[in-house]
Amino acid sequence: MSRTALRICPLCEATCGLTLTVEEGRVTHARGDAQDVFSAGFICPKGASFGQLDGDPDRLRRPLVRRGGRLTEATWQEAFAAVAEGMGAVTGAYGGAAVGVFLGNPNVHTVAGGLYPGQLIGALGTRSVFTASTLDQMPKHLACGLLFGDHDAIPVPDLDRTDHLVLIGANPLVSNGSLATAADFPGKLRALRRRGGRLVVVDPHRTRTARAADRHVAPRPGTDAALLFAMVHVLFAEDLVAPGEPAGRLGGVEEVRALAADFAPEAVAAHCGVPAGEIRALARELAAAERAVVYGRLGSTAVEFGTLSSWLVDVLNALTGNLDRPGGAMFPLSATARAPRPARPGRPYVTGRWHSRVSGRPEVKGELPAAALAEEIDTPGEGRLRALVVVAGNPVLSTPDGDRLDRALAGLDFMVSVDPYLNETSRHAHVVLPPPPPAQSAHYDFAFSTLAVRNTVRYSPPAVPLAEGALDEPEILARLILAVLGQGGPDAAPALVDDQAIRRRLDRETADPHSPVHDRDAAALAAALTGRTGFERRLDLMLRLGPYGDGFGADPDGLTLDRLLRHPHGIDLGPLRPRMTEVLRTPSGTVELAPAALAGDVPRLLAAVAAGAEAPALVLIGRRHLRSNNSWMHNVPALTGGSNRCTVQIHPEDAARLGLTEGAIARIKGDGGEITAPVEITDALRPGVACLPHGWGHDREGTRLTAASREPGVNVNQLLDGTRLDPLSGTAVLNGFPVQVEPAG
Ligand SMILES: Nc1nc2c(c(=O)[nH]1)N[C@H]1C(S)=C(S)[C@@H](COP(=O)(O)OP(=O)(O)OC[C@H]3O[C@@H](n4cnc5c(=O)[nH]c(N)nc54)[C@H](O)[C@@H]3O)O[C@H]1N2
Ligand SMILES: Nc1nc2c(c(=O)[nH]1)N[C@H]1C(S)=C(S)[C@@H](COP(=O)(O)OP(=O)(O)OC[C@H]3O[C@@H](n4cnc5c(=O)[nH]c(N)nc54)[C@H](O)[C@@H]3O)O[C@H]1N2
Ligand code: SF4
Ligand SMILES: [Mo]
Repeated sequence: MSRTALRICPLCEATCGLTLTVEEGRVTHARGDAQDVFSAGFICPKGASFGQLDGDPDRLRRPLVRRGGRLTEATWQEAFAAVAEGMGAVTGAYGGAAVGVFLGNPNVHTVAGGLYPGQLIGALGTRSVFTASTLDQMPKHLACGLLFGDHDAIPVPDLDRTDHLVLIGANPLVSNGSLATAADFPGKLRALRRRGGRLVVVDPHRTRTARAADRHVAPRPGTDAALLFAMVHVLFAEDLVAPGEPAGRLGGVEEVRALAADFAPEAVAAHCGVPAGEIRALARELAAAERAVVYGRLGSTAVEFGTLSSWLVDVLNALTGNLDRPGGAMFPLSATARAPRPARPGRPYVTGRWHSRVSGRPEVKGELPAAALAEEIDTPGEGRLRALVVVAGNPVLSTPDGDRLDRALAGLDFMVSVDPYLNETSRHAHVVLPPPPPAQSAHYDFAFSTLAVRNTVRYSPPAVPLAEGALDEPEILARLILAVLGQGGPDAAPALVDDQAIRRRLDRETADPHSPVHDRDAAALAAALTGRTGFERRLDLMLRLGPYGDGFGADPDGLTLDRLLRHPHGIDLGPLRPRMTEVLRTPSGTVELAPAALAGDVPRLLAAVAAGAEAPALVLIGRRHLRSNNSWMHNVPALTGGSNRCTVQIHPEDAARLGLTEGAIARIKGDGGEITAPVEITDALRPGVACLPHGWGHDREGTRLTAASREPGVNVNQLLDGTRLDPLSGTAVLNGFPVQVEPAG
């Protein structure tokens, strides 16, 4: 007997709707859901192999507890008792501050990751919070925090309506988009060109996306900030600044003009490796387009000047009148956002409210740099981390100097991993708590609905009932919170955690004169929530109090969980609309185009521009593969092999200079160590650039990754020692760091 079930894909930011075929509780096939209001049937090879990933025999089905040094299967009760004991010992002796938390990428792809980590951190009372953001998009958060007063107000390219799209360090034809949730990015780029629009790609690699572009500019890695500044310079110099309507709400235009004065295209051309004329053309085309947008991704963030580049992307959007305007860079409005309130001036956006213990790195958005995790554990002294909770992360492979972190984790007093795999990181845990596979989990995109290029709302209940003996991830995290609080006994009621969150929100809302539930009875409202589980009740609450919600009766046609459940393919909420006035939270009430914190980093950039001629001979950049996802999909046979391999790519000129031949093994050396990989010679790279993918290196003892360990690859992050960071955001420089490459042996 087979049936079908709908499930939003959690495997990348595109959030496609899938139609799963289910036979005897197993997913045997996946195809795109043609009726999905957002993705309309689009699917990629990862989504198509959902069944194989979901049914991977290496997935853990029972918790593991370390006994006599070995991880052995245990009951949930035993596992949570072990957590309570292990955490209790550490917090009893050193306090909750001695416990670190690492939150990995899939937290933005799960219901649990959207709802519980804040409460977990609160329960621990720790400031040692590390996430994948400081390996990724933290520069964008920081730039938006400073520009708009809200680090989560990230404008996205209005792909469906733009005439001119400039991609800086992004490869959406492979990644399927990031900080721009758009199912069918390939179709959207084709549509752009079909309606006469232009695609410009700035990337040192002639990627699949670059090959589809009308103009491809290949700068030296790490030099985009100077390139973007030079474009700003041209806009001012050639009188092309035309912010249009929002002019009154743009502060700091003259300061930006002054800052850009030193960045004439001729002054940066050598540093960027791009002719001045080409930079001028980029600026002129951007200014000339009716509706244009600049968008930057990993090649613009995980780099030496990540925050400056992220800022300048939106400076260009603002100066050309494309910020908060159809076809430009716009702010999505998610169904679980707080309903818009009247504008009020905010407080200055600050970072550095505390600092990391060892290197003194400033907190940003409540987080410390992931690159500093190892030293916070292995450096003796007061305040040292003694325990760690890892939720959906594999920092041994994803952060700089994995070998050091590997050793540091082995020395922890206690570690918990919430992870379906026994991998390079979770193998160090004292307790591993495995969530069920995605088909058995409900799905709602809390994160990506705030980044989507069209507003929609969708919810997938579990496609397959929870397997015997499994707990869903919301319950795992709720019980983990209770265990940390010492309330994790056999009678622990995880609903307490949800009830507390619901109550806190309702208390705030009923006291807020602008809330639709002002002055109403919080207990009665809580009792009115629907949902079969704690997290569904929380979702119902957020939807009802959100911008499209029913406000508990204030708008009888408004959104509720019940209504959403009656629309299994989702509800379309329409194209993005201008909403700057609701978004702005800066003290001045304007877009603060020239924040002092960013202006303060410009001298560092000028020094790099001046040193242009002394640039290192070879720098390394990353790459992604269509059938990959960071470190954790190499265990799915359908997704590996072929071109999805861990090779070092290099330009023919460099290969000849260094004596490297196709297929031979090269030794690659960096600050943090050395690795070896087969050589792939390609003129798709700019000379002076080598390229390796991340997430490989599956050859460590004690993992359970049968397929991945057969072709393990090497860990590119071993080339880094954790000291190269974008100083403002604490983000690791994963692109554009110096390496040496030579024949091995
Ligand atoms: N050199 C280099 N390094 C990089 C990058 C790069 O481009 N170059 N990219 C960086 C980026 S952008 C990111 S986001 C990070 C990612 O870094 P991480 O988040 O540390 O790594 P992932 O490989 O995404 O690990 C995800 C973990 O979550 C587990 N997991 C999968 N599904 C679930 C689930 O439903 N629940 C739970 N609890 N766990 C789950 C997986 O088994 C895996 O252990 O890597 C960064 N590292
Ligand atoms: N198939 C697949 N999809 C994924 C992932 C995956 O691992 N595989 N990971 C997901 C995650 S966690 C993320 S964050 C997103 C990332 O999404 P994207 O950022 O779109 O993906 P990347 O492939 O990292 O693209 C970064 C591009 O920047 C270029 N680049 C490197 N250095 C520089 C530079 O200094 N300047 C410029 N201008 N360009 C530079 C690289 O050559 C590369 O083409 O992808 C997500 N989607
Ligand atoms: S593009 Fe992303 S969301 Fe869509 S099917 Fe592929 S992995 Fe899933
Ligand atoms: Mo990422």
